[in-house]
Amino acid sequence: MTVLDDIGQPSPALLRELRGELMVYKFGVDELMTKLRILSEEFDFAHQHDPIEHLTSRLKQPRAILDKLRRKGLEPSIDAIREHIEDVAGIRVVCPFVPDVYMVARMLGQQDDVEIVRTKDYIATPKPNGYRSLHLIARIPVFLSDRVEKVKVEIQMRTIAMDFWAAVEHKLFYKYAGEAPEDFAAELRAAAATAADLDGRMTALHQRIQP
Ligand code: 0O2
Repeated sequence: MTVLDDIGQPSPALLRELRGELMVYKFGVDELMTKLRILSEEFDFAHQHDPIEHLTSRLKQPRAILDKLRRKGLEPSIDAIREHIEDVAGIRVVCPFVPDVYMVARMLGQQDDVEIVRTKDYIATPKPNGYRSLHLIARIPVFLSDRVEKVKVEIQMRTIAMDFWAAVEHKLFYKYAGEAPEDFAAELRAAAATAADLDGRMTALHQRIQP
């Protein structure tokens, strides 16, 4: 089913149809957010340490989804969205320490109804600009009134230090539209290394006070 009208613009009716589709992604996010909140609360109860500092989620706007399809040279259809756009629904999990990131990812992946379809480990292998995070694409079934639909949700997992760097880098780089001068980019890479060092030191301190 195409989501554009015959002059290539999304009509109000088609945008409404896309919003209906997005509702299912929202339910997938709701389910995963509940799972993550349960892990956070129960682990804290059992081990006196909450491995999740905070959680946020977002749904991509219909126009941003259509723009992304166009940039990728894909046909504007619901099927293309389902198959090729993996960040329609996104969750960000911010953890205190690096080991928490991997532990939460493992606990989530072990759940019967959660399928981890892809992992990109930018902590083990940071991006050339210094970006660090663990990205998971999770697929989860959503039980609707007349059917079950599986939706993919992008989960970005990172420490507080990684999150600080990524948020500020996004703001700074936005001004240069990806074309920052080399000394600027080098300074950002150095700041990423400082954040990684801070993560190591904080983790070591945390391990010292572990029973
Ligand atoms: P937004 O507005 O945050 O959603 P893909 O999205 O799959 O086509 P790619 O490069 O394979 O492209 O995805 P990847 O590497 O998993 O990164 C996707 C998201 O990670 C980005 O989404 C950002 O949110 C975040 N990200 C990746 N690299 C960087 C980076 O260098 N700096 C910052 N601050 N964030 C990054 P979007 O769609 O770019 O934007």
